[in-house]
Amino acid sequence: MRFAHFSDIHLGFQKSRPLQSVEQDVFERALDDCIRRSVDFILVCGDTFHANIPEMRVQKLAFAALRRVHEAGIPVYAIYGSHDFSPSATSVIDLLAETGYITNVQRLANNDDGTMSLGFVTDEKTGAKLAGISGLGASKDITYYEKLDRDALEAEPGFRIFMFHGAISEMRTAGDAAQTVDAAMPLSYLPRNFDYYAGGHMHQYQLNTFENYPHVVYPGTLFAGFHSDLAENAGGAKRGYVLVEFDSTGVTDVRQVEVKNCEYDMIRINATHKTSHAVNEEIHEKLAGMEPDGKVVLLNVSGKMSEGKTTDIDFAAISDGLHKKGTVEVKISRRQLSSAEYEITESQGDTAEEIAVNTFVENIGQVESGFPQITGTRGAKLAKRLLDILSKPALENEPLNAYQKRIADEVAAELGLDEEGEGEEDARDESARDEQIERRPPA
Ligand SMILES: [Mn+2]
Repeated sequence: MRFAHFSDIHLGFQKSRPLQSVEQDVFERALDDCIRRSVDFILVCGDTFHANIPEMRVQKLAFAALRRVHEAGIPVYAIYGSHDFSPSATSVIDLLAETGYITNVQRLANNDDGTMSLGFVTDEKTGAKLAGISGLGASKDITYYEKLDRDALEAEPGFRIFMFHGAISEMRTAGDAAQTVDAAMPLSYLPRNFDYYAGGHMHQYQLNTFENYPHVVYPGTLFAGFHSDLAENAGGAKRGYVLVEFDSTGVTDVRQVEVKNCEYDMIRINATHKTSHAVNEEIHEKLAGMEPDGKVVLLNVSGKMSEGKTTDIDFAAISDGLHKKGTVEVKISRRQLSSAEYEITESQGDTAEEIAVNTFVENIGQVESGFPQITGTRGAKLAKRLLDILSKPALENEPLNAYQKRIADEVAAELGLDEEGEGEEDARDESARDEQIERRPPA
């Protein structure tokens, strides 16, 4: 007998078309692989979806793939993760449970004495007994574990699997801690001596055995659910699901089944003590030696430059050049990039609006330009008005291209680019716009 163990699929995480199609392809191939191997059942330990109500495209592909699994006679047992659980609204997991494509395993009940008991779901074909607790986000599920009546769970005979979504202190790595701020719980919160502990939440594959806790396993994400997952993929992390063989004596084999996603190229540039011109050259040199066709390219530029502005590096042109060479997707990370010559100081304020205004006012002095509209107080005012426009959300049901055009038109109008002839300041009433531009000291 065998089962497949998945977690952290994060369907709907990807925002660009090419990576959305990789995300879909990986998910479908993984499930088809389970069908081909005739697994007896599939476990999904949370974060199946990136949100509790993903967009319809994502719901449709998930329903279609899970229907194929259902029609192959393979039950899917799931719990919620911190991403696809919502305390107030229905989750798409509930819809999948309604159709019978998946079974929500959590059977939690309050006892009169303040403890909580957890029931089992028995897989008909194999007799395996499943108990599980969903991840509720912000580690609220830990309070369930604190009240859990573990004795009753441990007394249950048979082949038992415990499903959970959360970090275990004993298995936490430094990288995990950086990714999630959630608290970890000690292993002792889980009932002892189950045959298999099916975990979710940690995005790296991990397999451990502890005293009284054999086979504590995290399959890791199937593709990516954090941006850092893509960087780890580029660094060689194997992604996939876990295949478990078992018989009446217990688990006989556990192994990771790799599901390939895509090819990567990673470029790291250390800009420290270099001019923006030199950094630009270095990036272009590295790109020239690459064959990025069909790959996801991750470009990481960090460090404090000695000269020039961060905006001297034309990341848009770099990205365009890579796309022209057939790159699937370019992910640029430049948050750690700064310049000694031009450094934005983050200002204080009580509200986001105050912080924005103060940041513009305090930094605008660094902008040198022949256009008075973009320097000094006028420049700070303009920056604030542009920020206000760019912060406007899309209207309900407004298509993306209509939204982008509407915002672009407003920006062009603000910059005076929509008018015929001269873009110079028109007869606008400046005084009407003097709102909130003086630096306000934080209260
Ligand atoms: Mn996750």
